[in-house]
Amino acid sequence: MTQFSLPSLPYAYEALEPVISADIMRIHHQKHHQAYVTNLNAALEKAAHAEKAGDLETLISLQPAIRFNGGGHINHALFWENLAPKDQGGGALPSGALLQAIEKTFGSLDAFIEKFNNKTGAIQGSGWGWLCLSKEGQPSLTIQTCANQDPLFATTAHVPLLGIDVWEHAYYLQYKNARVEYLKNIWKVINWRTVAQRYEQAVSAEKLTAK
Ligand code: MN3
Repeated sequence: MTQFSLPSLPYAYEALEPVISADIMRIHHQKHHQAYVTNLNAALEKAAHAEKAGDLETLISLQPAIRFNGGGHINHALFWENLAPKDQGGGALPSGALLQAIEKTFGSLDAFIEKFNNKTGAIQGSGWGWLCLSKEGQPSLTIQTCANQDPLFATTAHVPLLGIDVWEHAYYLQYKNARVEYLKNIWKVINWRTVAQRYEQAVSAEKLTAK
């Protein structure tokens, strides 16, 4: 049976300071993300037993836990990789095909960020904001929000390119209730190189499917 494990961060816990404190990063990674992984593995183990026993009721009752914790694992794994400290390229502006697509879709990078922050800041309760590639018709960029830990693919036909976690655990220790401030600052540690790689992969995958 597959066991999922906590990926290590590609930078130190304090590396994103002062934008995101070491305290937040440590707890977010070691406690929150670890809990999603632990609970996902526990649910999958129960599901494997239930499947063997032909126990459909138990299998069905485990689906919400698999979706929530599995989504949490997928989302956080993407999130850590689309952040970076300044000396690893964090905050360095996008260029090339990705920038062109952003400008074509949103007018400018600044206009995109404003729209993203408005939509993501308005999420009621816990959730995520995503820049993604829509797989409907011609591949195009869109901003989507998801509640709780719903992974993007489970609700919409989109490929995630850049995700920002707006659960309170992602900012509250440092920013208190000021989600808007957190969203304003986080762009200083966005790893646009990762976003561009995801964009290029998603576009070429779409082109292959279209043939
Ligand atoms: Mn989180």
